[in-house]
Amino acid sequence: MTETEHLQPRFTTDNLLSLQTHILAEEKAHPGATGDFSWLLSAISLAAKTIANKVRRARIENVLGDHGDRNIHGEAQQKLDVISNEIILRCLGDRANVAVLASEEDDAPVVLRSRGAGGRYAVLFDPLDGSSNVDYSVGVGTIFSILQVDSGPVQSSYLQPGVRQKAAGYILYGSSVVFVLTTGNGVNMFVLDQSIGAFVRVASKIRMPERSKIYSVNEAYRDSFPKGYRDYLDFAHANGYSSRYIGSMVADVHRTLLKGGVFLYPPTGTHAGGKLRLMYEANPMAWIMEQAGGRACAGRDRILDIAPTDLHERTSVVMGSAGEVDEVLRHL
Ligand code: P6P
Repeated sequence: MTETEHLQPRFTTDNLLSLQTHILAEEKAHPGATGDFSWLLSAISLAAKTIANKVRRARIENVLGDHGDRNIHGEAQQKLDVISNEIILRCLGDRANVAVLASEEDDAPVVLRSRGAGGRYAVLFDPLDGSSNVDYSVGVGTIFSILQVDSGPVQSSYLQPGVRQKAAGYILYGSSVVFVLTTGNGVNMFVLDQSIGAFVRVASKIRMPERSKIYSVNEAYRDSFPKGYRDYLDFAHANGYSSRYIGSMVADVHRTLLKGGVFLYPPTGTHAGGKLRLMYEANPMAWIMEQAGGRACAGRDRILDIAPTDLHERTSVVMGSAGEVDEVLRHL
């Protein structure tokens, strides 16, 4: 060691970087950014920490099970669906740049303010996807999509194809609380460090494996899948694929993001157009898949190109490693 080397500051290769500092760094990278967007993402981070606490304590606080009402989809609302929805509305409601909040749990979007009053963004979200799994401590998640609402009547301004998203992400409340985010510059992953109450970055610019012999689908509906999907399953069975299905989209997609493979929800007898919602489930997840080098399709169409006509419309999905999605499409 030279006589001055001991004076050099020792920077680790993996600097400690929180979600907040990441958001501010991204803001600095966008010349002319007003900070509006950072303000919005920090509200989602606050909501995520609050929901994570509620999910972890659900059985202790006896907030499991049915809320007693049904949502617009006719699904029995879980108590935690309603609680999570209210947490997000309370965290985002005071953000001056939010024009529209559109939730899976609400029939119609909440219009908070017009563009004239400063409303610039629409935030669409599924507050607690897979919520019925909480009763068994299986991973559940919040999915969000952010669009800019610059033209048209604000009530329908959020009906834009997924390719127009400004940010998309999810928070997985699993064995750890994971926040995955893209703003169009790759996919970054943060884990909640409970000891300091902050999301710390653990991976940046995540790239999915091109191929991985894992398929994720609810095979109970196999007989009602269109023939091409059944042909694909025969191919997978004959070629040594593993089947992994949690039944919680956020958990299944997160595994696919990190390990590769393909997640499918084909058209079924019950849901001829697919079960998953386009605007606040398929679109945000599709953008994350593509930003990580993967693909996301509805049949043969690219999900992000679908022109939506209704906030709650559904779609089929085939998403994951590019090579694995192509393998499915080869059979359709
Ligand atoms: P099925 C949860 O209810 C959900 O919306 C997604 O999280 C999940 O991928 C899917 O439905 C599971 O549906 O029909 O397999 O139970």
